[in-house]
Amino acid sequence: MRLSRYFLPVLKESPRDATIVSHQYMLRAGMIKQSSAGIYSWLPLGFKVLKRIEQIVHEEQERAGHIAIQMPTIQSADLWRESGRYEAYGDEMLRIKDRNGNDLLFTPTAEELVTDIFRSHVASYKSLPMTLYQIQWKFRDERRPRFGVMRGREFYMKDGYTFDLTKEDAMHAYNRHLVSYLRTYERMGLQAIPMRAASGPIGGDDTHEFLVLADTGESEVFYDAAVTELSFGNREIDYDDVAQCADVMEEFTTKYARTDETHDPALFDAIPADRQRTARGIEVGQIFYFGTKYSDAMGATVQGPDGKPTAVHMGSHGIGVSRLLGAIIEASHDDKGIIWPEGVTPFHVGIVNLKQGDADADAACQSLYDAVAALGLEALYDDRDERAGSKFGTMDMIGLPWRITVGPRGLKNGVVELTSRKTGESEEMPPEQAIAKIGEIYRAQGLGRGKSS
Ligand code: 5CA
Repeated sequence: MRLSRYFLPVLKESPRDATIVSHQYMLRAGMIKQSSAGIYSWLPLGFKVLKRIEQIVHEEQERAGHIAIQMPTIQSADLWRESGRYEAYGDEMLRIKDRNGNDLLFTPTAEELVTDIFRSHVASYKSLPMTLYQIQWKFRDERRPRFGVMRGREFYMKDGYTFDLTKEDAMHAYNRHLVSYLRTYERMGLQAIPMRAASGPIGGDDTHEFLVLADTGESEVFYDAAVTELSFGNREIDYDDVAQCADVMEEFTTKYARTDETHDPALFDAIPADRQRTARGIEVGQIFYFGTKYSDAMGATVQGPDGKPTAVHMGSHGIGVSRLLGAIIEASHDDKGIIWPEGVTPFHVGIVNLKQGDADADAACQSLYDAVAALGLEALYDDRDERAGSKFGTMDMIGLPWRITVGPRGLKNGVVELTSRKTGESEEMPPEQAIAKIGEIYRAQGLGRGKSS
């Protein structure tokens, strides 16, 4: 993409109503525009990151054997009356009437709808286990929408639903989700710590939230510092292996880590004092096991091995896809702007031409641009006729992890400059070497095609 042809409405000043850094930077980097309270348009740069995050979520869901579907945003109230949640959900639910006076609603979550799909089409335990998931817009009429996409009214969520014959099988599904979430967040450059939590209107007793530690987080959390040393990494996992998934669950959830809702001071005090931590966190996902709450209420049964109808054990598992943009920025920025982790960056490389119109510089930039594309990666080429300082300022604000700077003086010596956004360190090297290095960096992340040779 050439910046001169792109739509990147960067703001110089920080909008006054944005109080946390991720909200400020998303507005300043031209990623989102508020349309009404807690409702946003996604401008090109923001939309690109949203899609990168969505893609990682899809890949990890599919890796775990989960099946993608898409359910409507507008649902009939009748289904929600069956579960008893139409009234119980309260003011957070956006209720709508159609022209015939039917009660509809904009989905805040989809347990009822997915249970209806299941009961209509699945009759035997032989079809189990089954996990259906979607990535879809939700609406919750939050009392205090704030912090940009962090607490929106309209937001993008991955919601997955598990159907199993027994509680034991359902707990494997729960563990499998925990493992897949650890992988998902790590690919986004995030540490999200599973913490015991409360279930709220979804129901059930077993639930963990995944929290990214950040001072601006809305949740108060208590944990053993040892949990921050855990990482899933690149280990092999067989998602059908019950013991393997249970081991990961145990490894990541045995040490004390809880949100304020389930905090137990006596257990907390038993941790060695130098490891006790109280902090704030951003909830980027939650997993729930709630047994037969919905299947009993809505008659979702399968024929069991004994031939008798059995209510299925269910769980639901969410990831805050749009909230993740805010969480990633909170976790990765400096005073100049965003620092995207390589796994989610909107463009993999920025190319800055220091002297637009200089034949050598223009040609070198174009050939770098083509070489990045040949690696299967995307470059944003700042080809505007602007001062270098302003070009660097834009690149720093939008946070691309790598920048190649091209100027006539360097080219005379056969070099360009490769700069890391994270460390700020620059290195001069021939253009081919810069491309080879970019290829290697992204190939290590499983991105692009690596060296084109
Ligand atoms: N049905 C279940 C899971 S499928 C469910 O709705 N879970 S949830 O309520 O915990 O939401 C899942 C995730 O969506 C949360 O962990 C959070 O990351 C995100 N989320 C929830 N409310 C909002 C909101 N108002 N704005 C942005 N993201 C939100």
